[in-house]
Amino acid sequence: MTGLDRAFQDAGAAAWGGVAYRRLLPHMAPEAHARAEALCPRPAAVLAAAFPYYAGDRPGNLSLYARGEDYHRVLLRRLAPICDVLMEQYPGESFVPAADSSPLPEREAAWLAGLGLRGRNGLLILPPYGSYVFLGTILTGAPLPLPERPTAPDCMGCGRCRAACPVRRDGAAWDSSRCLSHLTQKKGTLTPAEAAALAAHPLIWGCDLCQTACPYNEAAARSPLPEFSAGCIDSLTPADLEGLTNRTFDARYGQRAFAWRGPAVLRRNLALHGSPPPAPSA
Ligand code: B12
Ligand code: SF4
Ligand code: SF4
Repeated sequence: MTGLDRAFQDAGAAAWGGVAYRRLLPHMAPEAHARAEALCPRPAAVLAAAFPYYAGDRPGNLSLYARGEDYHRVLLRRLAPICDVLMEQYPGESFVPAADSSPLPEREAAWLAGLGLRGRNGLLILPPYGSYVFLGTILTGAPLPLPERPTAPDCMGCGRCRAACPVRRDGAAWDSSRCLSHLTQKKGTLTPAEAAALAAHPLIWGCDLCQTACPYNEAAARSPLPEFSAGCIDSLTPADLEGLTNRTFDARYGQRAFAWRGPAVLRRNLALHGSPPPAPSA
């Protein structure tokens, strides 16, 4: 086991790998490239890591990805010690950790680095955790020797994800602005069609339909990371949000991935959705 293997393992990553930055360029718009260069002059390599988050499929109206602590915070915290190790080895070089809010195409980085399968649901699949993994990256200009791992094949291609999706169909162009996950996060007034789509959707935040349908997720292994497996909030009710200002909402829920749009969007979605499902019996 190399020092980096140990550092990623200690950080709780279930898999990691590396890819030369130039291999990501075909997947990046010029603005994304400019943003990456602003973060790290002369970017040369991207390390990618996968962090499992599945904590069981208890009933609830929040997506499985948003029930634990906000993954942006968790992954940045877990990637930081790896950057420290690298900075000691490569003094003067920069190592920029990121998760989600990054100009890097994270799924492509992870796939090209050999972390897992490319799913037709648009997600990276890492057995035995299925697609229930968050992706984090470290961008650097350092001349790192990258582990050579072959890319995994595509998923089995059964088509269940697309059959389960109300908006993504085989043959049709993928329009992410119609994705229910996007609509649950959209600010402001929804069109009547968008409101009807959300009213028929079981969740008030995110969408899991193309993941729960996937055979690789049927017996997904649970996350060993306490941030995602303990202290979960599975559902929100109107009473949970009653009387909260933006500030008091932030104080109560600011560490959750469903909080970044504030309480108004959640109240709107709850109102569209009607009553949340009953709490699971003990
Ligand atoms: C914008 C965004 C969204 C948007 C648009 C989604 C999308 N498909 O692009 C919305 C809000 C809808 C969304 C929803 C979700 N997202 Co999102 N999202 C992102 C973000 C920030 C950028 C994605 C992007 O650049 N899209 C651009 C367009 C061009 O991509 P595209 O049209 O889907 O597909 C292109 C390529 O990706 C490729 N392709 C298609 N399928 C696949 C599969 C693989 C494995 C690969 C390598 C390539 C590939 O072909 C297409 C043409 O080039 C990334 C983080 C990041 N910085 O990369 C997270 C990210 C992709 N999201 C993530 C998650 C968890 C979700 C949700 C599951 C959350 C939820 N439960 O509601 C859903 C899943 C929706 C889906 N099936 O894709 C994770 C995925 C983890 C994984 N295992 O792959 C990421 C990587 C965040 C993270 N750091 O963990 N997301
Ligand atoms: S997240 Fe939901 S709406 Fe978006 S692609 Fe998957 S099943 Fe379709
Ligand atoms: S449901 Fe089938 S086609 Fe879709 S990602 Fe999973 S294995 Fe691939």
